[in-house]
Amino acid sequence: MARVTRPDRQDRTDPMKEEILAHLRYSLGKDAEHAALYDWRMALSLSLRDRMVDSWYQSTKASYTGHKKRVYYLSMEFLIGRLIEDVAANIGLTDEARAAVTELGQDYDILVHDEPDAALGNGGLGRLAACFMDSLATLGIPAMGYGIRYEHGLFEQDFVEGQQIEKPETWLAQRHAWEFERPEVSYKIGFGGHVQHHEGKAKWHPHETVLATAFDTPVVGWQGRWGNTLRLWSARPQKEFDLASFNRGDYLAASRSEALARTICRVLYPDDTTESGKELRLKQEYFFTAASIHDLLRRFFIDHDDIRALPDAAAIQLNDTHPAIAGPELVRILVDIHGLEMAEAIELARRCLGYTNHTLLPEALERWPEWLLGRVLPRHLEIIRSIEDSQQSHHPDSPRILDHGNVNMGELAFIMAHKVNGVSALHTDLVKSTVFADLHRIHPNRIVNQTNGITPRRWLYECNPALSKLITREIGDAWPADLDQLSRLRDRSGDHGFLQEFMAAKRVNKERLSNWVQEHCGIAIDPDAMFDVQIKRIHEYKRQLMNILETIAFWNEIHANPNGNWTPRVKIFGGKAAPGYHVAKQIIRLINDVAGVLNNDPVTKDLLKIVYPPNYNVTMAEMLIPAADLSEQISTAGKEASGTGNMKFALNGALTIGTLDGANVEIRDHVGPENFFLFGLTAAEVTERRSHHGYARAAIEQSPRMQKVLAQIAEGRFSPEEPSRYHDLVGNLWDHDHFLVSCDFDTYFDMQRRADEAFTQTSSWAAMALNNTAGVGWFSSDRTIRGYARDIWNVGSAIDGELEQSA
Ligand code: KOT
Repeated sequence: MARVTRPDRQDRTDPMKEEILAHLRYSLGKDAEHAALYDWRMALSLSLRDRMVDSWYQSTKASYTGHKKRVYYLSMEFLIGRLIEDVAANIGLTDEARAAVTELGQDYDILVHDEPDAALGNGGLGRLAACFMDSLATLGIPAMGYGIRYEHGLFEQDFVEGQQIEKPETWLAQRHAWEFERPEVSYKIGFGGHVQHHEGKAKWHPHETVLATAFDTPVVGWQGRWGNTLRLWSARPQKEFDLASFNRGDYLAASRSEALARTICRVLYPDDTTESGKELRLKQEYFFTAASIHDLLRRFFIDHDDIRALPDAAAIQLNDTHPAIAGPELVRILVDIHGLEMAEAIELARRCLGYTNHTLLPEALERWPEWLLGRVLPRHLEIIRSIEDSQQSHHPDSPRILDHGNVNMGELAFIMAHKVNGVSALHTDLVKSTVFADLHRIHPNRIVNQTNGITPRRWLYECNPALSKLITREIGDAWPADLDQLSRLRDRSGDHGFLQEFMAAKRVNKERLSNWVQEHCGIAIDPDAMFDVQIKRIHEYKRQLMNILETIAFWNEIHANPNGNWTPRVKIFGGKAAPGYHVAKQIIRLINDVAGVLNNDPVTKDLLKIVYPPNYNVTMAEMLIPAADLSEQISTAGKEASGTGNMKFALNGALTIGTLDGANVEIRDHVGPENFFLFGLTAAEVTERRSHHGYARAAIEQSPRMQKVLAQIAEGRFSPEEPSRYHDLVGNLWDHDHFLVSCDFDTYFDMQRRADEAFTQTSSWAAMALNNTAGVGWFSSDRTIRGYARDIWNVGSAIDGELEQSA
């Protein structure tokens, strides 16, 4: 079908200024004289939203009339962050918006920074979903993202005496500028109750119901050519108050739906890569999944009448197992409502469903007690038994979904999906050889790889204007939609003048960050020092502990030779710990305690600083990443499924110090091994080493450097008021060290010194940094989405030619 043309609205001559003033007056009820910051920010946002609407509307219409197959991306998390700059950039209005706001006497940057950071996600999985929405729209693939409109996103982190405390996040305290409420799009979602079987037919009678109501946010891609919808569900009581129950004197029943509706979307579970196992979480999962399935079926029946055509119209992607109940729910509707035979229903559902696995960590694999799932979703448990029977009848040696009183959601998702994908080449290999080895043997063509990607619009164009302008000057302005073009910059890695400009852009970002750190953390840092950044959730497998131990070792080294030729460093940390994850919280406290000592040490303070600003989020990432020289990607090999921060840093010209884990492996291949600081055991070596009894003690005994650091911590060098504070942390390293910090410590330390040395060679460092930017075009999420479209969804673009680039 023809390309969507620029809608009339965008050709209007109305200057943006007038639109902002009109919104101030008619949407916010203020005039310029009395408007507060909030009013200005809302008026700007609403004006930008207006400019998206026509393109969005035309896209929706075009995908209906074109009978295009649609993608439905089901995700418990969408970590979208702020939108003003993102929307303005995508529709090409950044300069116009800034000029209009400035003319109105307001500070554009202050308005931009007033927007809450929508943190409807924990980390990688949620941010990936947000990048995918951007790429789906950019590529013109008709798609809908489905999730939950949490009232409170991820908690806000603060440090009190170095310890993490959690405060509720309140992004919805003010109106959300970008969404449209759709009260008419509501579905009844049931829970509990019983199943009635009559003449071979089943009917579920839920005990309680809530209404799922849609809130739509338009997602318009690069240059506004196509718009999709992010539809987030909110819960409402089915009836404000059940009058019949009330009149019967059953006060509790009368308000049950109200109570459930109020709790179900109240808060995002703050556990990243751990499974919470809470009943409310199961209800959240079913709530948004069922609403989404109802919604996509309603859309399907607008222009189809045979349900058997569903796989030609809908590709449903499960972002990990959280929406895995989609399989049984779809089967339930096909069998109980549309009267299909169970076997046919299972097969039909499978042809629609794809499942992405994001982790191999055993503690993250979802398992629901059978009794709990049966109590909340009795009909679904029956259907899961039928799915199990059908699988066992075809493959008697198949792993079980129902096992030791649990429902394994991974096995369920695998069995109900026609394709299962890992998120990096290494991860996919491990999915095949470990968690799903038996299922892979039975279904050898089901597992495929789709290495993650990131949107270059947010993660270069918007967050790094200095570098973006330089790149555009060199290679033109097509790169944000065709990131492979960055490879043309490789030619410039011998051009001294260009390398200087490249590093000048880095310098601008480092100065900006230095000022921010001074203002917000009260720490003076030197933009000439190497900025070494580790930002991600705090987890033992990500090994922030190894980073801080290495920092102490470096500090010791400087002390031993204070006049040595040391390369100054700023160690920057950012990240939250799950509130119940004690060890991660201890690691946070240790980093802060060590910072307190090192930052005030007169001998080293000009050579080594630690900065750990609280409340790391998408907005903070947008400032830290462009300013980084060194990117810490140091997880225990085999544990990080992919990582996506690693891609963002390399794209912005940081070098990686990292292990052969997740997508690091592929990043190193793309940027060239000479432009990457590799260290550490491989995934196979990790497995092998773990089989040796006492491997940690043996490794520490061979490393005087590490022994010294552990002794200092254990003696209370960093916690003199409570010397025993870190005894458990240190004891665990000697005796267990499940994530092999001890085994990789020395090679990590040595590689850091190699990085120090390389950083002093400014022009070769610049060439290496440039080769990182030039080498990672492949990690655009546009490439990833093309891969899903081709290998999993079998969908095309509604914009001519858009999917034809090499995937
Ligand atoms: C959380 C709970 C259960 C199952 C998986 C998760 C999960 C995995 N949350 N985030 N991840 C990360 O997903 C990213 C996107 O694929 C990866 O890059 C990263 O390695 C995962 O840890």
